[in-house]
Amino acid sequence: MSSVTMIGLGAMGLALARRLAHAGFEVRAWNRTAPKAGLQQPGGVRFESDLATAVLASPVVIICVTNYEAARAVLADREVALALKGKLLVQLSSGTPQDARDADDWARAYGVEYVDGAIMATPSQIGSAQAAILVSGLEDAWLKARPVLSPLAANVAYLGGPPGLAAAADIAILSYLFCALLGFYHGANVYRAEGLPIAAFGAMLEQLAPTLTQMVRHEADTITNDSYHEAQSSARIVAETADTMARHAQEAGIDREIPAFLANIFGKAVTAGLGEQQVAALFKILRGDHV
Ligand code: FVH
Repeated sequence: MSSVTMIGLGAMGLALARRLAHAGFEVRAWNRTAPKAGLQQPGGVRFESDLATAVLASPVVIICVTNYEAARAVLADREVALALKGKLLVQLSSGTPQDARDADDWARAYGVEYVDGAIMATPSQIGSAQAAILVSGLEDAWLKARPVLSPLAANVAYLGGPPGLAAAADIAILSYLFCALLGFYHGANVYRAEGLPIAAFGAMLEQLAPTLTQMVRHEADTITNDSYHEAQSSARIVAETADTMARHAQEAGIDREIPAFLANIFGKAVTAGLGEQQVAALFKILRGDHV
């Protein structure tokens, strides 16, 4: 499998295409619109203006566009669908597990092998030791996809047969990341308000990463083992700390939205009578048990 076709040359699609070309693949690429200014020299990637021609050129076709709606718009062309017959389609656009299941159904109907993937990396991380790609779908298809995905990320993890697994993990991980980023932006304002360098905050978080992720792991174990009553960090003490953070924001003249949100949501555990349980009791609140 030395030839790959890339559909979608946005920031991520272009990074994927360039990396595959660098790894020795013959890369054909198609994008809905002409390559953006400054991207006319895509580093060994050959543009095709006709999508069906691009698809016919390779046994493996990767699609990475804005979302599944965009992917469906691309694949709705019957000539393209027929060109994909007998080939492997690797979906790397972001979507929901249901999007992935629908795409898998579509692929079966057209005789296309299919794997669904989720990229855990920014475009500049593609091909690096920090990049990860999660994959789900039939094992035979995964085994064909693996040699193409391996140059793109040091960690390419196969999650199993149900096509929605990668999308489910993607949404769960992004929910963690996006909340962490909001916390970071608030924390960066705390640093700024006290005249501290924000770069030092980033460096400290990097240094503390093993400690912080061990805490997250402990939360997962608490939920899995239903051991909420063994509270090391109770929901009450976390809610009180969030109140302190909200008071600090007011004192420092920082927007209060993030700490006020935290105080409100952790406070719900206290109101529900779970204050003396491990803070992981918030999982039960978010599950909707106590509404
Ligand atoms: N960039 C990132 O950091 C994240 C990292 C994690 C994974 N995501 C997902 O990757 C998908 C593509 O993201 P992207 O960063 O490449 O996005 P854009 O630079 O905005 O490019 C979008 C491409 O999609 C094409 N497109 C959009 N709508 C359609 C359509 N209806 N028909 C055909 N193509 C369409 C667009 O084409 P054009 O506007 O240039 O003509 C771009 O090629 C995404 O799912 C992320 O969540 C990236």
